[in-house]
Amino acid sequence: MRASKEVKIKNSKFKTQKRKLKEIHISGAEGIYTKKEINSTVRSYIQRALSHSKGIADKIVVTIERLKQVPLSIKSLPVYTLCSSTPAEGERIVKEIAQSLVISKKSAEVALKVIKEGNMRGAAIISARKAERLEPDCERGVRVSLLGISKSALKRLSSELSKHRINTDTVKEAIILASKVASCNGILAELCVSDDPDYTTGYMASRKYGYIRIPNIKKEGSKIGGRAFFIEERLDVKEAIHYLEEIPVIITRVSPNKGIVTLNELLNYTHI
Ligand code: WAQ
Ligand code: MG
Repeated sequence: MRASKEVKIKNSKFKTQKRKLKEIHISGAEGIYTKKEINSTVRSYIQRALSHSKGIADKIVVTIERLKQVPLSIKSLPVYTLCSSTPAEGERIVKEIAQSLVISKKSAEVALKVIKEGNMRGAAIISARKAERLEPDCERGVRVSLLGISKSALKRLSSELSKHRINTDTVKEAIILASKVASCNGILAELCVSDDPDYTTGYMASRKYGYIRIPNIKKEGSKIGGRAFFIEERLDVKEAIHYLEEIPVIITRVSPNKGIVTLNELLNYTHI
């Protein structure tokens, strides 16, 4: 599902021209479901689009397609939560994690900048050393699709997250997406900041360290958010995009939720 809204923008360069319309991304969601689940899922997606904190959508597009191949099974990333109280502290954490994954400072800065500019429907792909933007459409970004979780894994994930009172749809959907992204060949890490004004926890995820939650990565009330994937320099970007957008992947095994840790513990002991 993807929901958007048109807003008027003034074109300051051409004062004589009429006001232009700009499409704002309100909400998106995807999943892999059985035929029986289609009705209730579409209903809940539409409800989400119509009651979103970014505003009421005036266009909702729902696409339903039969899978063309059996989904690949993967394991979800382990979950950690850091203590961080300001956006500046969050950015320092992002840069430190990036550094320990051999992602250049420049690439981390480009990712933070792209996210601050906001309003992409998908994610930016940034080369890990030279900080080049590699997605074919920089306004839209790459949209990760065809991802889901089996019923038994969902139960297990919910109970893991409940241990630390973070069992919400937002967290579950983000973990599912981050786990697919981390399973993509050549992607070293993902940085995410929600674009919902009332959701201020972001994350940095990687195969090496897992799904690291960073509270207060943005100020409450800000509609700015986005995602960026850091990719190894020499990798075939087309192949990565094909995997992210077109290969169905389902989580069937679940890693634990490890609760609150310090950055030091996390970076020094990969398998705590
Ligand atoms: N593929 C690629 N990029 C996406 C996708 C997707 N399927 N869905 C969203 N994005 C991008 C897009 O640019 C959005 O503006 C941005 O990410 C943020 O999306 O553990 O809610 O759905 O507490 O607002 C993190 C949870 C929640 C942290 C993230 O993202 C936690 C969230 P949102
Ligand atoms: Mg959102």
